[in-house]
Amino acid sequence: MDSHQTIPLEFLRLPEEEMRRRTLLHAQALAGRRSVRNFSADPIPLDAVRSCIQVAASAPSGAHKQPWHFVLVTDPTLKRKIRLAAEVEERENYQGRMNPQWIEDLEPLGTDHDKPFLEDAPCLIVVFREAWGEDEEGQRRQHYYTQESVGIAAGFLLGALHLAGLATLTHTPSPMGFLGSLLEQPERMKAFLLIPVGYPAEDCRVPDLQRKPLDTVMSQNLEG
Ligand code: IYR
Repeated sequence: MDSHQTIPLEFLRLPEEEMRRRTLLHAQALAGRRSVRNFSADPIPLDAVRSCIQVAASAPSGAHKQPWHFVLVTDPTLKRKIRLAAEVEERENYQGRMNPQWIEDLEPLGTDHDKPFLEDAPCLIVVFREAWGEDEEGQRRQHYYTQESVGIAAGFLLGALHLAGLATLTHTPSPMGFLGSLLEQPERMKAFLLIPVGYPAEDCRVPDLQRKPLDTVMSQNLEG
């Protein structure tokens, strides 16, 4: 069956030197990204954040269903509600829902149930995964590989925000059902990730973490 419509691919082959130059710059820029938990209350240009969401929404997805929705939250009252609800869940997490090994693994990060960044950051992006679609008649439409698709979109988003000069945190105050309720989302929208966005606080510090060397995270040509 060949009923699908096609258009010519726009693609520019780069000279290899240019490819290397761009790749090194990109690697360097993204290696500088750190999860930030101390935010300045300074405002940020929301038009830039919207452009970053546009980048996220250009991600590939299962059967091109684009199973994502992004809610931009800047209202202080709403941020406070989100903080309070997140802290209720996180208190439970730290007081027993996470097992002792998990708590121990988090020690280098210095996290606890207190989440002031949910109010301090000028902007929160709540990423929703649309578990199924809905047509004009309100009928359910299947979606595919939604976890993978939204994960890729979230990666695009974090990269774009970092390259825009903004700090982010990937936060998952689970279970995250309260986000769908507070943000009045339909049942098919499942909260996937909560991303505070802003500038780091003046005195912001981050854990002293090392990344795995390339040779330990990749291998090549096991048989030649
Ligand atoms: N959601 C909790 C716990 C937490 C879990 C993981 I895995 C982290 O990488 C960091 C934190 C919290 O945000 O504190």
